[in-house]
Amino acid sequence: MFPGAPPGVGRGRWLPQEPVPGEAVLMGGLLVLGDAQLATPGWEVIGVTVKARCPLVHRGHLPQACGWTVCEVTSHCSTCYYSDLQHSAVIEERDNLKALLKNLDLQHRAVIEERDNLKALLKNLDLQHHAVIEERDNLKALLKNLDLQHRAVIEERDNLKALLKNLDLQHRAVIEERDNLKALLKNLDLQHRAVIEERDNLKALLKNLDLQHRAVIEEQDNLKALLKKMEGQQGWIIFGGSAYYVSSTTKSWQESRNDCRQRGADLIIINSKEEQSFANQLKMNLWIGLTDSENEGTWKWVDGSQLTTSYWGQYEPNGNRKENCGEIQTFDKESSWNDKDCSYSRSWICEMRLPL
Ligand SMILES: [Ca+2]
Ligand SMILES: [Ca+2]
Ligand SMILES: [Ca+2]
Repeated sequence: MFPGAPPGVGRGRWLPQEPVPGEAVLMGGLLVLGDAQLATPGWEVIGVTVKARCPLVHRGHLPQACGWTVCEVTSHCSTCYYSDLQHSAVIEERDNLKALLKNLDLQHRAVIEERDNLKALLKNLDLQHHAVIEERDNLKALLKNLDLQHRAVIEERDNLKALLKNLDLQHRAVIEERDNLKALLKNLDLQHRAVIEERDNLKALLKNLDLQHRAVIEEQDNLKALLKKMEGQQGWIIFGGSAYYVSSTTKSWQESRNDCRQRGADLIIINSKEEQSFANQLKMNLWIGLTDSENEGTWKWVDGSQLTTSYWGQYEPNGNRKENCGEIQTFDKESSWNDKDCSYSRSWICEMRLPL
């Protein structure tokens, strides 16, 4: 390496011995400073000293623009070591080249192998590429088909939506009609129940009326039979709501009453002014159904009822404990009653209430 030279000055080798100062130890013809490339073929630089006396000759071998220094080596500098150095340099270079060749061969094989691998890979990729293209085309066709189906499904969906909407409207209308009918039915049911109830009430009423009707008919028949029976007997008189029997003989008050009872009647009970007049117009002394034998001064009718309206004659009743039975006496006057000794024999009048 020369001081002041650009970096990378090429090949060279120091001599095995200390070079003689002031002598150039360059072998060969031209030394190119600043580059490994030799300017002149057939010359080789193997070493140089910094104090070489090689004169700078000229700058004409290389373009001056490069700015390189070129030295020409004279013959007296070099003869001793040239060949040996040259041989060893050749051997070393050969070995380097062999190693380089071996390395290059390995690289070459590796490159070939890599190339073959890449070829196989490329072939495989090509197959895959074709398969992908085919698949893509199939997918495109499939997509087109799906798109058609999709459009058809959308159209069908829209039709179904419209149908559904229509059905919903109809459904609502039917529900409304049903509800109206339900309300109508409920109302009819209520009316029906009311009618049934009314009918049942009328039935009960009718049944009751029928029973009453039958009872009336039965009573009427009994009455008819009774009247017929009475018509067959002598002495019975019909007046107001009663039948009366006037005796043709005389008996005591108690015997008279017994006779009335045997006839299904009792001594007369005078309930009204009309009945009193009826009794008077018979113009007879007659036992009537009045007595105070149970409690002196307290007159009662034979049915146990208290005397309220009375028709006692003047000064009557006056017999106290001696006269305890009532009779018609002063029949020319409205007030015709008298209290009499019960053991006297008198005619009597019986009364039977008619069931009217
Ligand atoms: Ca009476
Ligand atoms: Ca008395
Ligand atoms: Ca008297």
